Amino acid sequence: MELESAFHPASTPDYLPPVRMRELQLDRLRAVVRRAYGNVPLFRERLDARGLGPEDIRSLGDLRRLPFTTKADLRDTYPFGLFASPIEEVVRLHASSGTTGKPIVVAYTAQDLEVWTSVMVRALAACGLTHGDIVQNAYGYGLFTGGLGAHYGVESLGATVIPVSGGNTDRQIMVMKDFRVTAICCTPSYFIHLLERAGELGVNVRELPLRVGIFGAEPWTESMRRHIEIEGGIQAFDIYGLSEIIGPGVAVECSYHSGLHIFEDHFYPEIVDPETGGVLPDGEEGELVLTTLSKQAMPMIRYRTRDITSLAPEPCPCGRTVRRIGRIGRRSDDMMIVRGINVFPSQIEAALLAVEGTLPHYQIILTRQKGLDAIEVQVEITPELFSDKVGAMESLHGRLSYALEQTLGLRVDVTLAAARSIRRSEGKAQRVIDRRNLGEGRHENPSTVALPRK
Ligand code: DLL
Repeated sequence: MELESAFHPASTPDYLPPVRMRELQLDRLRAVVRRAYGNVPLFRERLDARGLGPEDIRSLGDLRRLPFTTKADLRDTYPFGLFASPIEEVVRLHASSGTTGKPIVVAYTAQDLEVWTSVMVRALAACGLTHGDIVQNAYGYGLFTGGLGAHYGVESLGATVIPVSGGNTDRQIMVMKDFRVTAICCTPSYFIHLLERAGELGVNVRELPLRVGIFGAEPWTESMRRHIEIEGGIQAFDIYGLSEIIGPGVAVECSYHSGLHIFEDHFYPEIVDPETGGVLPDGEEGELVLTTLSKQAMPMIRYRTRDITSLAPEPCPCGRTVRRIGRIGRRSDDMMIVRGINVFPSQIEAALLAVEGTLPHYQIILTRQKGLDAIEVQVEITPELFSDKVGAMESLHGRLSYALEQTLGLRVDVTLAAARSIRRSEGKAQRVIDRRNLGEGRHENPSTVALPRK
């Protein structure tokens, strides 16, 4: 397999004619299926059980005959059971902490790391970065893939990386200012926190050289983007990825901000119906299923990401020919069922931020009261509104309750919170606290004001 060496955007597979891309994908798919069949017992057993072998992959369409791989498979074979390379050839391990129990472990050969770096270079270039940029990398370094993934991409692009990692917010602001940072990589929620703290320290980020933010690892809405772009005076790009597939760098926005280009020469996307597993046509929304086309240490065949999106096959005005996926606002497993109604955190975020006076910090608390589910949404409001002007607060409370009820079809207990009273995260924000099985009552935040329901 040939890898891109020196970086020339136009010579990357981002611009391959689709026919050539499909040929490349088929060649790589056949090789990766052979590799998984030869080296991963679980995969071989599943294929044998269906009477299938690697030779049955004759077209890209044959992919759908293969079984899915799920997070449960990774857990069941913890830690190294899905590796297709002997440990002697594995040069790096990362791990992703799940919500329950053991983490999942992912492995890379030296070539896998080169591929990862190459897709990160293409991603950073799509966000307009060049060797002249000074990049503050505030994704966490460690077992999380964000830090090291972005790090090697920035270096390989020839830009300057500042490996500051997550946390220590005051130092981040000093670095941003003193090192004349032009681009930042972190979660969108952490960047909003940085902006706030900068304001408190009397630093106006809009006046700094910072011009680009590359945000991912968690869902964020268009309203959040607007807030970030206005408050930070930057252009905000969405980057997507997951540990099981490689880490950050699976897909990224270009300057048109209309979906994320997926690096299809390494990650083959399908959209399936989350219930039936049937493949859906382009344009339809469903669960993203990814097959790694070049991974050696841990190939993933038809991995169920749980992320909900759609595939846009039409060409992008930027000239890249690789297809785009829509922004990922929700996962099939982040759906809450409240009194029988399906609720996604992204719906709540969109409804809250559409109301003037709210800040992009909120938390959703689920409880069970007298056997019935109750949903409370705490949202921070601007300091000007959070005052003793009861009338203004009541009116905002009314507007928020109405907006949420209209969106969700459910009555929501809205609590207005003072700015900065909801706990901040240095990485992925935790939006939902589900206390329904704990038998607890209402969540108390001392800086909140609960107004009576209208
Ligand atoms: O979050 C990798 C990453 C690091 C991506 C830095 C982007 C930037 P995991 O910890 O394994 O890996 O979490 C993967 O996070 O399945 C999505 O549900 C969510 N996610 C990642 N990027 C986005 C995004 C990293 N841009 C899981 N928008 C994925 C929405 C995202 N959700």
